[in-house]
Amino acid sequence: MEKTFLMVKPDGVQRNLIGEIVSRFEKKGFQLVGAKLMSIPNELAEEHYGEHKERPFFGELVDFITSGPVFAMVWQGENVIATARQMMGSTNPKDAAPGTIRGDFGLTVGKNVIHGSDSPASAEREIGLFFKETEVVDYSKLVNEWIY
Ligand code: RTP
Ligand code: MG
Repeated sequence: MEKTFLMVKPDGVQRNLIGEIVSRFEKKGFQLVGAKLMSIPNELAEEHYGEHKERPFFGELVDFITSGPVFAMVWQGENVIATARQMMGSTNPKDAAPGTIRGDFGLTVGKNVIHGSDSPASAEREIGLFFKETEVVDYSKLVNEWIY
């Protein structure tokens, strides 16, 4: 089953949006298989956002993501990587459609509430960075094959 890494950023945690965000993915039908509230060490933040190292906003990005606790999650389900990105909305909340997480709750590109992996390769890399193998669980609530 496809898995993705999603994370409520420090602004989302401080604005009490963890429950709202978890609820959206639960209601969509995806399955939560890993989760933790954590502070991100500087080295992990730099590695996680390594692809943006040369960008002018890199320092700000690392400072922000390490500024307070985040809620890190692993979700699974069919097409979860692309669907979660659609549910998050555009990177800049000013361009994000109403009904998306960033469209409904975000105001600025720096504080856009949620992170989500953008490809299968990123998902695998990011899950590995944030979660030990034993922290991602495998469980079934199987009643019908379309509910997991
Ligand atoms: P994310 O990685 O956080 O899920 O967001 P994303 O894929 O939609 O966007 P990405 O291009 O990977 O950028 C990572 C984060 O950097 C911040 N950013 N700031 N000041 C700026 O121009 C700027 N551009 C991007 C955003 O917080 C974005 O989520
Ligand atoms: Mg990204």
